[in-house]
Parts: sequence; C-alpha cells; structure tokens
Amino acid sequence: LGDSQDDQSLSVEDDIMDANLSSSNETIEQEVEESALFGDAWMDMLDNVKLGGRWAPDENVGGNTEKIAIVVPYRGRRAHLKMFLLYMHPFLQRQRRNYGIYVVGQRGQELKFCKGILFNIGFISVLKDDSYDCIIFHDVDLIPEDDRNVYTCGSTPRHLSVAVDKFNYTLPYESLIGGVVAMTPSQYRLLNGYSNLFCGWGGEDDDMHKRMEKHKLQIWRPEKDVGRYTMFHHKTPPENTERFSLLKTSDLRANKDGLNNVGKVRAKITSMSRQRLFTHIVVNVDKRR
Ligand code: NGS
Repeated sequence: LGDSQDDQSLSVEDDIMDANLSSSNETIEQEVEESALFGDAWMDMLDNVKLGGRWAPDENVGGNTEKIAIVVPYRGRRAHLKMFLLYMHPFLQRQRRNYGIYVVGQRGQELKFCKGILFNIGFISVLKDDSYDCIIFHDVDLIPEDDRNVYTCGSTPRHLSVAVDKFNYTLPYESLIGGVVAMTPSQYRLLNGYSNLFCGWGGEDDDMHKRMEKHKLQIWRPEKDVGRYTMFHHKTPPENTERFSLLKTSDLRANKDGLNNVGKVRAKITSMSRQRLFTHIVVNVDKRR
C-alpha cells in the first residue's frame, strides 16, 4: 500500500492520544498489576522475557526477521490473563518468534466490552511502539495446543483458531474468523480494521469477515489437526443485541467505521505501561454519541 495509507494512520494515531495521558508509572487497572498476578516462582520461570513482554531469539533463524505483536483485548479476566501469559511466552519462544505481547484493557465497567475498538487502538499503539511486521489479534481465553501452528503473517489474513475444543475441534461455520487472526499492517489498513460499533458479545468478527469478502481477501487456515485450541471456560458476557442489524450494514460502513475514525468517534488511550510480561495499554471508551 502507498504512502497515503501511512499518512492516514499517522493522523489517526494523534487522535487517540489523550491530552491527559498519564505517566507510564500510573497503573489504572489494579487487577492486571503484575504483582497481583504472579508470585515470585512464576516470574523466575519467565525471567528471560524483557520488560513489556518482549523477547527475540539470539540467532537470526533462517534470515527470519519478522517482528510480531500479539494484541489481546482485556477486561476483568485476571485468571485467564495469567494462564495466557504463562503459556504464550514459552510457546512463542519455542517457535523462535521475535515478539511483544500487548494487553489492551477497556477502562470502567459501565459500557459493554468493545473489542473492535480495542483492536483498532491496539493496532495503532503497537505500531507506534515498534516496527511490527505482523499483528496477531488474540482472544485471552484461547491457548494454542500445537507448536506447528506458527504465529506468522502471510500474503493474506491467517485465521489460526480453526479447531477449538468448545466446538469439538471443528469450525462451527465457514465464515467464522473470530479467536486468533494474523494480519500484516497493510492488510489491516486495507480493511480499515474492525468496526467500532460492536460492543458486547458477538458479531464484530463476522463484520470483519464481510470486510475481507468485500476486498476479496482470501483467508488462510491451518489444517484442523494443527489449528487446535483450548478455550478457558467462562460465562458468555452480555451480548450485543444490535449485532444482527449492524451486520446488515457491514458493507456500507466498512470504509468509514473502523481504524480511520476510532480516535475521533469513541476512544482514547489513557495510559501505556511496561509490565514484566506484557505492555499494558488502557483505553477509555466514550459513551456512544
Ligand atoms: C457467533 C458470533 C461470533 C462468535 C461465534 C463464536 O454466533 O461473533 O459465535 O463464539 N456471531 C454472532 O453472534 C452474530 S464463541 O463461542 O467462540 O465465543 O465469534
């Protein structure tokens, strides 16, 4: 993609920075504070991870210099986040990935969880933080079971979580794209990211699938015996009752509702801090205007 796309994302980036951005030491969401999450023994196991949840192999394996960011939307799933981090760091290291883990938390409890907004803000923030080649949009409750499921990007979006235990390791429907998806920055920009309008459980991924169809982007998937995941049990969060009507207008909204208006419309970053096992970005989502 040309320069115009980059220019666009730069102006979006300015929009999402809150004028009152707090210092990096301020921790807003107490519940994901590292000390509360881990005891010393666990931390020792992962002491090779660099501050902010970064790691890279010493060697330049086969000339692979791809840098990947794992973007994890988060609110109030402390036990899941703990298990996620304890599992994902060793998994990504076994795959010799050059990576960073970013937890993007939604501040406050008054609004439903707006996963698309958190993905868009996470995308902009990680690229501001470093020159990532590949962004992996990852639910906190999914753990890959097979090391052959390589966390990398390709010439087309890669849907990695194709066989989840909850669905007896089958894909419940062909257009499902939720769970774990890997995209390059230019693929994500082409799609204008996720819609900012889906808050509450369900539908934001189906809307993303429609964006991929609109742009005729094929979806790459691993074999079912490789793309296996364990999902942590949880109650389904409050659903998005508007999702079916929103999905009727997906094509009409795609170019104007997403990455290019996330800052203007709905959300600001209130803090970004380096924890031992992840970089923590906290987002304030406004009431819908
Ligand atoms: C569909 C949802 C998707 C969701 C999928 C699997 O019904 O957003 O279930 O959900 N679509 C709609 O509601 C329109 S899961 O059980 O993995 O949480 O991703």
